[in-house]
Amino acid sequence: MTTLAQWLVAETDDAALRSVVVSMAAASAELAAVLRVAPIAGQTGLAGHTNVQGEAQKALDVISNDVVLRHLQANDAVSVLISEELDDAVHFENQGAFIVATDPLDGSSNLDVNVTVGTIFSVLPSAGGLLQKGREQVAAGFVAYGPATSLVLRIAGDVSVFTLDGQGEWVQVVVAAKVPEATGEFAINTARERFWDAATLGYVKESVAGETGPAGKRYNMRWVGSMVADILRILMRGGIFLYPLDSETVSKGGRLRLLYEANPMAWLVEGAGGRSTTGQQEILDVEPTGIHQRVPVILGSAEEVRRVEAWYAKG
Ligand code: FDP
Repeated sequence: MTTLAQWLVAETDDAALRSVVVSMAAASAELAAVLRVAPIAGQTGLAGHTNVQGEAQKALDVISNDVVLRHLQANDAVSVLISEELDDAVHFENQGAFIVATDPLDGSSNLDVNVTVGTIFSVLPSAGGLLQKGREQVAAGFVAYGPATSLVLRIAGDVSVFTLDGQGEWVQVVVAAKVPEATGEFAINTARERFWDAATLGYVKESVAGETGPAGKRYNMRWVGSMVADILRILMRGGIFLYPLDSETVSKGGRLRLLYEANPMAWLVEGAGGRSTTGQQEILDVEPTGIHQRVPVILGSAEEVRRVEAWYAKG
């Protein structure tokens, strides 16, 4: 049995970096306990105000942000926190070597129906400033609060998965996650079809045609609507996830956020042998222009992502 602490020591010599991951894991373990009884505490409703993205904010969004903030503020290795829930970056007093960008509670529209939600985070070197490409990440991970609480992590090497046990210990359950090259599952919000571009329409039409179409094989669709759950499934058994640019999201640049959703997920999926793109370029090469910037996101099994890229290349 390998614990998170043992894995971290084997993964990096940098004690400060290890401590940042430990802080995020501790914050997530605390959140897992809060989420487990949240319906009893009446915490799954609206908090009555909107967050920086103009979305209705749930009480648990606020709580999650506060928990992550408290854990990171107590860690001298962290200089700055970028959070989906905060308009501005929070600069801590110390000169820590790392910036953390986080979505403290992703998939929160699923909270009141007890469907998996999660915490996503990206760790960047402080020296690079707030706006760094995803390629500069030194660690990334997410926690999925589902039937089990799963922590997915990548530092230098393979993508590892841990489960939180009853004693509060993170136990390794997957040593090196591998996204299979080929897949028969796609994940996209098909209710948005009327807004899609030609590439997305072409790709999905081809997939739905199954063995009778040019793809020559049958597909199934899976869409939890909670990015952490959809990406965890892809890391475990393959698939493709698409939140492409469409006519409704074009003015905003996309739906999902670059720094704390697209970048960490792309880095994890690529670390597990998958592929990612905006349709125009690799997600990890996107030059950020703002901390809450949005981007189109297409990632998962390499063969399938290449099929989408081929559609975009047609222009
Ligand atoms: P949510 O708004 O519930 O936090 O991060 C945004 C996100 O969820 C993702 O987790 C999810 O993949 C996506 O939005 C769902 O979008 P739709 O509302 O279009 O289904």
